[in-house]
Amino acid sequence: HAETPATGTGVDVHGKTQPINIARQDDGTYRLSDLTNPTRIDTYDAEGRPSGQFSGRMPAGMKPMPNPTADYPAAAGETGAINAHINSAKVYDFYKKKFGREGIDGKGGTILSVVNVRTSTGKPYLNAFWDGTKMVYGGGGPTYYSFAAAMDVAGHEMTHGVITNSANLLYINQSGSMNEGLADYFGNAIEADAKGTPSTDPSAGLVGEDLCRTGTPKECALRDLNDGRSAVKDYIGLPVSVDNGGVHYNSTIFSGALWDIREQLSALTADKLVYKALTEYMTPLDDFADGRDAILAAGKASKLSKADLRKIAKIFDQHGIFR
Ligand code: ASN
Ligand code: ZN
Repeated sequence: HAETPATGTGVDVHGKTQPINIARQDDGTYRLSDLTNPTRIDTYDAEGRPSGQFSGRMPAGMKPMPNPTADYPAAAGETGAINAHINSAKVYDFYKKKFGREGIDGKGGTILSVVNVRTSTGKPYLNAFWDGTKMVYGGGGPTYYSFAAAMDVAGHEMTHGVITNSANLLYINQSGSMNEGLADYFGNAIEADAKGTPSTDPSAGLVGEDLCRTGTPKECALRDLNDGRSAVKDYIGLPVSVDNGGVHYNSTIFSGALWDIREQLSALTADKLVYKALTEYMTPLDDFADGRDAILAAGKASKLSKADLRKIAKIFDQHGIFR
């Protein structure tokens, strides 16, 4: 069995026809596999089945969205598959071009996404998650597009994979809030770069603001990195049974500080700094103060100026993250 790289077209969730990288099979049919990079990108359609069926292994026999021709019809795109496939390649490019990282695991392991899942009771699943080895995206519904449609959400989920394969921050309490904050930081950085939005633009800190079919970006957003929360006064120690101890709720304390660094230094400097801290200095049980140390250590090692290092320390102070 052989397959060859090919190009085709797909219709995204907004009805726009986009060029896509696909794989031509021996029998002349196509699959949603991007073979243009050393890292392969495969995108699957769950066809509305419950998300639980896709955590862990892929069900046997499933193929990356087969199509008889190289031109995927609008019905295929409505699943979110075309958006997921394109967004996966954009996220791959960001990590490759900025940091030289070869895919999510850094070793060229296939980037897998499953789109168009529903809840266990067949209802619209309005979320997305990294299951330890792949991205799983809800198909959306009357109010939301497929969760694969937002580049920041795709970047967020794939960054969970980068974190799993680097600092592996434990997904609970403060280390979990840092895990969430880093996923938001890079998700939004990837989208801001792709759209050419300055970090200081009020929309740049919103997560998932493009997902609503009708609501405004602000109504739609799952989080705002600029929500103004700081560690000392705003940290809520939720029970572990609730959101793993508030990993989403408390994430903006850390991501807010990181985003301020991006606003006050430059996007490239901040992205390189945060990536270096994540991949070389952070460890699984880190808390916010350890995160601050990791960022400053990475800054020193990359020879940031004293003035920049002072700026960064002050930002963490302002978010109540002290050493
Ligand atoms: N979108 C959320 C996240 O990736 C879903 C979850 O909590 N698993 O953090
Ligand atoms: Zn997350």
